[in-house]
Amino acid sequence: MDKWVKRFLTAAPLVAWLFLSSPVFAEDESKKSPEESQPKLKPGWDKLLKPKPGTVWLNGMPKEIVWLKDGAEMVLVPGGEFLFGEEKEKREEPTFYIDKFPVTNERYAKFVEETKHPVPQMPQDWAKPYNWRLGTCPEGQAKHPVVLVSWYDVVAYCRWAGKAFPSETQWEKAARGADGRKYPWGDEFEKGRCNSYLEGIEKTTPVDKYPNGVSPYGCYDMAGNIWEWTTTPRAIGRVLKGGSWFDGDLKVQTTASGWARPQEKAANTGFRCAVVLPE
Ligand SMILES: [Ca+2]
Repeated sequence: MDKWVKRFLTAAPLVAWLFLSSPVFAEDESKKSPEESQPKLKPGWDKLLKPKPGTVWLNGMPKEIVWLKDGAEMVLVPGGEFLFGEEKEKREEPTFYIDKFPVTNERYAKFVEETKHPVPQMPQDWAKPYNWRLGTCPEGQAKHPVVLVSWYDVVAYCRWAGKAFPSETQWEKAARGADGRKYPWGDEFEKGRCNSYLEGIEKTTPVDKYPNGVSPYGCYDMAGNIWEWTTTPRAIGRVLKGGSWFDGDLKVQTTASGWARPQEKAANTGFRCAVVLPE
C-alpha cells in the first residue's frame, strides 16, 4: 500500500475525534441531552414523585410518574369535563394522578412492614385462599391485588403513603375517559379484556394480566378483578367501583357501582390510590 494512504488511514480516526470533540459539536451535543429538553417539576414535587423515564409531559406535568413513598406507578388524568353515569351527565374534575394498577399484596407488605398494620386475615372459609400467614401474602399472589381490606385499612395505607384514594367521580373518569364509553376499552363487552366471572377464573389475577383492557389514561384492571373502595359515601357505607372476578359483564361496566360498610372486607374488594397535587 502506498505510504501516504497508510499514513492517512492511521491519522483519520484522530482527525475525526478532534473534529467531533470541537466546541461546536460539544455544544450541539448538550442541547440534545434529556436534562436540557425535559421540563422541570413544580417546586416540592420532586420530594413526592419522579417522572417515569421517557414519559410525555402535558402542561408541565409528566403523564406517568412513580410515587416515591410506595413505589407505585401513577398516571395523569387531566382536568376537565367528562360524562358520568349511565345518563352521561356532564361533570368536571380537576387534574389528578391515579395508580396505574390496584395496590398489590407486594406493595401492601411494605406498608405492613413499616407500620405493623394488621395483615389481611379472616376466619371464614371463603377467605382462606387470600389469608396472609406470618406476615406474608399467600404464595404466588405477590402481584395480585390485596383483598380482605376494609375502608379503614385503605385510609391507613393512604395516610402512610401520603396519598388519598379516588372519589366515585374521579374513579369513573379514570376508567372511561372523557367520551362516555361503557368499558375502559370501548362500548362493547369483550371476553379476554378483564377478569370478570365470564373468564371462568373465579379468583384474583395479577394486576398486569390484561394490557388490552386499560383505560384511556392507561389504568389496568378498572373493569373486573376486584371492586375498588372510593371515598364517596352511600347509605351506611362507601361506594365501590369496577366489578370483580365474581361479577358478570354488567357489573364490570365503568358506570356500575356497589357499596359496603366501611368495616367490611371481601375476597373481591381492594383499592388503588389517587392524589390531587398542589399547583
Ligand atoms: Ca377493578
